[in-house]
Amino acid sequence: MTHLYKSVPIRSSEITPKEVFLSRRDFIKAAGVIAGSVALAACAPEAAESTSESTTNDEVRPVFADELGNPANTYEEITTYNNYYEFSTNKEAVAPLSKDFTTAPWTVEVTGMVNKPKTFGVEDLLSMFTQEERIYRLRCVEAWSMVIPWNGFSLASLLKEVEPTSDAQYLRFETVYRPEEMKGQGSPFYPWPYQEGLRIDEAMNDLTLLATGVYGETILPSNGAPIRLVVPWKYGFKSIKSIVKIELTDVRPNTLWSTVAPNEYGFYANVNPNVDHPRWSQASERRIGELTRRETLMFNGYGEQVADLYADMDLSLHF
Ligand SMILES: Nc1nc2c(c(=O)[nH]1)N[C@H]1C(S)=C(S)[C@@H](COP(=O)(O)O)O[C@H]1N2
Ligand SMILES: [Mo]
Repeated sequence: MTHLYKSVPIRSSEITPKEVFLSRRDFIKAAGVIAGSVALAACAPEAAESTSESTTNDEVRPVFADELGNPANTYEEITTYNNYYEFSTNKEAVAPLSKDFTTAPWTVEVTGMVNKPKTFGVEDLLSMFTQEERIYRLRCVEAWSMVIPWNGFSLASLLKEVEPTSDAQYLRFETVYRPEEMKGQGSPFYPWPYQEGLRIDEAMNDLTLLATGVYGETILPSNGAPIRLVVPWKYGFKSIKSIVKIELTDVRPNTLWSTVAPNEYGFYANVNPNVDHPRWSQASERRIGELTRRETLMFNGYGEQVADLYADMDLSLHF
């Protein structure tokens, strides 16, 4: 499965700055402009090479892509179009409202049914566990999606460190509660702090990530700094941001969304194009940055890695 964790191999001459993670075609166009403007200069071999390639190969080959070949969304899209109700219910308002959020010092308490409970500083988590890049699709239940190059480490590696007891069946995650800084937490409509949960085998799955970065940069508050969960085969609301506590337990945890609207948001929330949300069809989705809708994939395209987890469940009954 290593192919999931690596960006598409590229030559160094094709690397573009973070602000312009362009598709290959766009890159070639951009390079063409440069080559054109310095046509008589002898010092533009890379641009010249790319330009000549464009005449023989117009295929879109993105610099960052998922394992299905979908180009990653831009850094701008990923960091400024966000669901984060602690700050705002308006996706474009989250980035400006969260930009000065205090993310250091920060600790994550891992507690409950474990042999070695421990409170980790985020800097410990970064140094203790192998950091990886994983380019994942994120599918929101509102039927939009993105492709995001995360940096982080597997939740399984953290669990190995704290040693869950044989009684532990679930994980309960909690977001920080800090209403002075998170004005949305003043809203009486939601049972703050945000909580989420996973079954322990879901948490141990190799895909399940604790993310601390995006595109190689330290994660921004709008994406859940300093540390957030990423569970790519489930609807985005499972991927809880700004985690301060992880509790191992033998009871299925309540989650913020299943408390607010139990008929709309289930515990499992596996991406499933065949089971509609009461207010939205889940059959297709709008990839941010694209003009035409695309079909939603079962388990968001990660069935090979996770379908076994649900072998004895009737998925049509579960939202
Ligand atoms: N604490 C917290 N975590 C959260 C949310 C939130 O409002 N608060 N929104 C969720 C939803 S609905 C989605 S789609 C993803 C969005 O993640 P992104 O903004 O990094 O793309 O975060 C999830 N995690
Ligand atoms: Mo979402």
